[in-house]
Amino acid sequence: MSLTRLYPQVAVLAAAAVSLIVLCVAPAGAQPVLVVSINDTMIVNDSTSVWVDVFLTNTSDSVAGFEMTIMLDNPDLIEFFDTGGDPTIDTAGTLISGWSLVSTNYLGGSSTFKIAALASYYPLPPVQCIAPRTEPGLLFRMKMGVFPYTPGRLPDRNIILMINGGLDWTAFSNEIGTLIGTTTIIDTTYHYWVCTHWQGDTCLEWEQIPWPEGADSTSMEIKPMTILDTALTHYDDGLVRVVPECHGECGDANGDGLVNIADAVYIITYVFRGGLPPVEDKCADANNDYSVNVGDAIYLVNYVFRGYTAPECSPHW
Ligand SMILES: [Ca+2]
Ligand SMILES: [Ca+2]
Repeated sequence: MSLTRLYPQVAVLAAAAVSLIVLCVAPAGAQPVLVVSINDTMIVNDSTSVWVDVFLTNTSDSVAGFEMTIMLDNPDLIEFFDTGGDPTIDTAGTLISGWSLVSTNYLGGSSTFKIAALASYYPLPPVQCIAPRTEPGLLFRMKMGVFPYTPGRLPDRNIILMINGGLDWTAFSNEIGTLIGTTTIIDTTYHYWVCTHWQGDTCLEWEQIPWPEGADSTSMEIKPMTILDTALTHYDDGLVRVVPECHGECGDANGDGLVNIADAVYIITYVFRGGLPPVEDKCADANNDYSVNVGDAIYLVNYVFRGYTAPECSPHW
């Protein structure tokens, strides 16, 4: 490390670092060069598993490898699946079909999932990287397990699948090892020194101090750092919606197999007077809005007395 008493030299170094930062920042309005999106998926609540699609758009660079970490916000409803010997990842027909290395890991119990993939790995034969593409391509499909729910009750249906965007967790690389959609910035640290032994104008012994006041010299440590550039990279979270089904007649709140005014009375008794809950919540959801309330009683009255459309409990978005 060279130390100097000439502060102007420090100023020159600092100016150079600033100009590097300016050059490396993406211009305003830059188009993303990398988009990863998890497909929104709907399943009925009797399902025990669900496949979720993950898509990639890489416009500027070929992708030769990546690692990706996905977390879910409701591990009581769904989990990254690793039982029964079933595949948790399906790469057949995807952008990474035939890649040399594809590995999966579960972190934090079963609520965090990490996949790492490499196109070619010596001495295995070379495999095609993912060429730049402007349209989303299927990157892989992952299988998730769905926990049983309390029979009859409407479950909390939405689970968000989040991509962890930290470079230690999610990163895409081209063939020469450059991370795609990142920016290099310069991290600068100043160090301050006092001379404890002068001989004329020459210092024979230096001691570091933590502040600039009283310093005889300043040195600068410059470290380039790679960070995710959110102007160039979009990670779009996904939603798994577990949709309840009615196993009987839609509108049959009291579970007697018929849909009539008694069901409207049953719902009103439940909502206003603390009566028994519907035998199956979804069957009582006559207006199909995924809750049971006075609106369902009104819907049934209109159906029975006014010829309105029959209740329909089909799952929908
Ligand atoms: Ca009934
Ligand atoms: Ca309803």
